[in-house]
Amino acid sequence: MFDFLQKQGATQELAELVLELARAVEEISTTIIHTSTGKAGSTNVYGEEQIAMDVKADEILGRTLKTNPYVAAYCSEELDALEPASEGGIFSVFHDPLDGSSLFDVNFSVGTIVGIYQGSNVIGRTPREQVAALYAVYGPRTTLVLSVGNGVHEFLLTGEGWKLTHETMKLHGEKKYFAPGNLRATKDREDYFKLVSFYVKEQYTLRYSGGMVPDLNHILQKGSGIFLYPGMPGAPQGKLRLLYECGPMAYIMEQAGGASSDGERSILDVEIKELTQTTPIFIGVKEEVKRAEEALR
Ligand code: P6P
Repeated sequence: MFDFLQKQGATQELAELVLELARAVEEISTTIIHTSTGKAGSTNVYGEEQIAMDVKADEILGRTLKTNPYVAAYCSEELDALEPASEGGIFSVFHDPLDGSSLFDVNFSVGTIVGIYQGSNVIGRTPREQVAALYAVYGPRTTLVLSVGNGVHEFLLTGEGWKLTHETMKLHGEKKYFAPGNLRATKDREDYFKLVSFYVKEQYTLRYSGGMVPDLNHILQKGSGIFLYPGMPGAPQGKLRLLYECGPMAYIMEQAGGASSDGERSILDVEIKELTQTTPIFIGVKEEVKRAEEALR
């Protein structure tokens, strides 16, 4: 993986950091097998109840980043403030350690999402400034999908380590899939109700698990589809986090020739105003994102 990353143009430091994150993903994937589905008895900064695996995944990634010489600071969906790491570190790292943890007890696929920036402060910047992003899918197989700014590539965790399984993945839009998140919003949003009705009438295939990582991985693997998580009255900025979920996933999807939007602009161009910021998101095949932007403007 290290040589491949350098071939993709990653600096030595970035390649080493991604390798460390891959090792943390491997540890999370092993820990998942041995961890109960029970609650941790705590809540995160969003007031969401944590499960034991949320806390363990956050600890594994925290331990990896805290001691990494290239990491200046990091933060996660489970933390409420930026954690300082190494003096002289050159990257800041933002992650959702266990995305979709509400699905853990029913044994659906869950994931880890990571976005990497140069420098230690991201406030006032945009996700377009990420230098790398990756996500892991903990499913029947553990896979790692990453970009260091030169296309999107997938690795499979095997008994002998990570094996490159897809190089330069691209969206082509040949099949019609839709992943309509926050369907409850159709109650108050006639525009979203009409768009979902369009997908149904046009016989799009529904692929929605409730986990952003497997749902977007489906779009990337099939090369087609649209994932939506719009806002609604009472939550106009939706629920998905810009730094920990939408920014890294938009970086990857746009590197694969797809598009993303908050309804007005690419997710990559949304200004980061605070660490806990959420955003509506439409992401996938360019033409479908444009349709959603027009329908939900
Ligand atoms: P809903 C999981 O909790 C998550 O953060 C994303 O992974 C997923 O896309 C979304 O929330 C699902 O939300 O409202 O359908 O449960």
